[in-house]
Amino acid sequence: MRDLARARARTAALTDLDADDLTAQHSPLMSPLVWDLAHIANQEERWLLREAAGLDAERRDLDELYDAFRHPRATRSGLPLLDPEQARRYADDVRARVSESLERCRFDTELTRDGFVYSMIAQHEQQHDDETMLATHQLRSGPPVLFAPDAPRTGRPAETDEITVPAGEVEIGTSTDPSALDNERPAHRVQVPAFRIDTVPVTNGRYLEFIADGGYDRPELWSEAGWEHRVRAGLEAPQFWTCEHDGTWWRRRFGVTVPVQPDEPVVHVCFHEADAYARWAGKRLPTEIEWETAARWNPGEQRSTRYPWGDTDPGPEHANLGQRHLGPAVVGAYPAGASPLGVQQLIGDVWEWTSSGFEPYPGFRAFPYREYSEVFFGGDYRVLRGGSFGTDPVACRGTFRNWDHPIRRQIFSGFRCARDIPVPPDVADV
Ligand code: AVJ
Ligand code: FE
Repeated sequence: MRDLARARARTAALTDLDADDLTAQHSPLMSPLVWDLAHIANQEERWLLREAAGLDAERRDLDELYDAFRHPRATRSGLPLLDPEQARRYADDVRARVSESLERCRFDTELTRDGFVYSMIAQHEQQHDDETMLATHQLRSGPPVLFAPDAPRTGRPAETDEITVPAGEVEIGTSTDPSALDNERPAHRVQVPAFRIDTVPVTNGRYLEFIADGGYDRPELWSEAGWEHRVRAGLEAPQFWTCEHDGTWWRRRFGVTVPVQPDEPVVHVCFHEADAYARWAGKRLPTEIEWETAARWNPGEQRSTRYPWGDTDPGPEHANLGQRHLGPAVVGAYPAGASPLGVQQLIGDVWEWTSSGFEPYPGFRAFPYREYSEVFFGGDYRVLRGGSFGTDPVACRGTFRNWDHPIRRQIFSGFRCARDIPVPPDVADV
C-alpha cells in the first residue's frame, strides 16, 4: 500500500496543472495528461477491485475509452474523456474501495500471492508517471512547473574507461522476485563470453566529440535504417539541444534552458544515434544479456543479485532514481552503487539502449495479461535497461526490461558501449 500511495502522490504532483493544460495534446507522441490519470485508475479498478478483490465494477463503461490499444495516443484528446475533476474523483473512488478491500479480504491466488498484483499496479502507475507523464512535461512548452534540487555535480573519476567482464555461465531473469513482471521470468542460465563494457554511461562531452567529428554526416557510421531516419527526421544533435552562434550548446529541460554539461550522461538520444556513436567509438552497444551480466552477476560469489551493489533496496547513495532530481547526475557520482567489478550508474540516471530486440525468455508465460508484454515481442522495438532519474524504485531492478521503438527519444534514454575482447594474435594463430 505504501508503494501505491507514493505512486498516487507523484501522479497528483504531475497533474497539478490547470484544466486546459491537462486536456491539451502537448505532442502527438503523448496522451493528454488527463487521459493517463483516468487510465491509471481504470487499470487499478480492473486488477485490484474486480480481479483481486472480486468486487463489482466502479465504471465498466470506461474500459473501452481508456484501453491503450483501441485509441492511438494522437487521437485521445478528441475522445469524450472524463474532465480533470471527474478523473480525479474516479481515481480517488477506486483507491478508497481498494484500501477497504485490502483490510477485509485476503484471497490467495497466483495474482495476489506475495502482493504481486498490488506491486504490478504500483509499477503501472509509476511507469505512466515516468515514461509518459514526465516525458509529456519535458515536451510541453511554457514556463517551468516542476522543480527539484540539482542532481549531484561532483563525481569521482573512474580509474579505467572500460571494465572487463569475464566469461561465465550467468543467471538471467528471475523466478523468485515477487514483483517481477512476466517478461523478466523465468530465471535461466546463459553462457556469456567475456566482454568489455564502459565504466559509466556516455557523457555529453564525448557525444559532442562525435558531433564535432561529423558523426551526423557520415552514413558509414549508421545502420541503413538509422541513416534513413537521420535524414528523414533531420537529426543533428540530441533532442532538446540547440547550438548558439558562438558554438555553445544548450538544452531545454522541463522548461528551463541550461548549458550542456560535459560530464553528465547524454540523454534524449534514439537507438540509431546510440548505435552510430558506438560505431564511431570503435565499439558497439551491449546486448541486454551483457547489460544484465554487468549489472547483476557477481563473479566472486557466482550468483546474480537484484542490483549492481547487492540485494539491498536503492538508497540515495546508490542511484539517481525516483525523480529526486530532474536530470542525470555527473558520471562518478554514485561509487556506492558500483557493481563488484566496478561498473557504475547502471541503475538510474538514464535508460540505456541495448542492441537487443524485445523477445520472450525461454519458458515465457504471459501473466496476467497478454497486452503487457507478449503482443510486443518480435515488433520494431529495442530493449532499454536500468531506469532513469525519473524511474521509481518500485519499477527498477537489474532484471527489469523496458522497450521502445528505435526512433524514440522523448524518453530519458542514453547508453553505454561495449566491445568484444580482441583475441591476442598468438592465440588466434594456433
Ligand atoms: C514498458 C514502458 C513499454 O508504456 O507501453 C504502461 C508500460 N504498459 N501501460 C508502455 C505500460 C501498459 C509500457 N512500457
Ligand atoms: Fe498503461
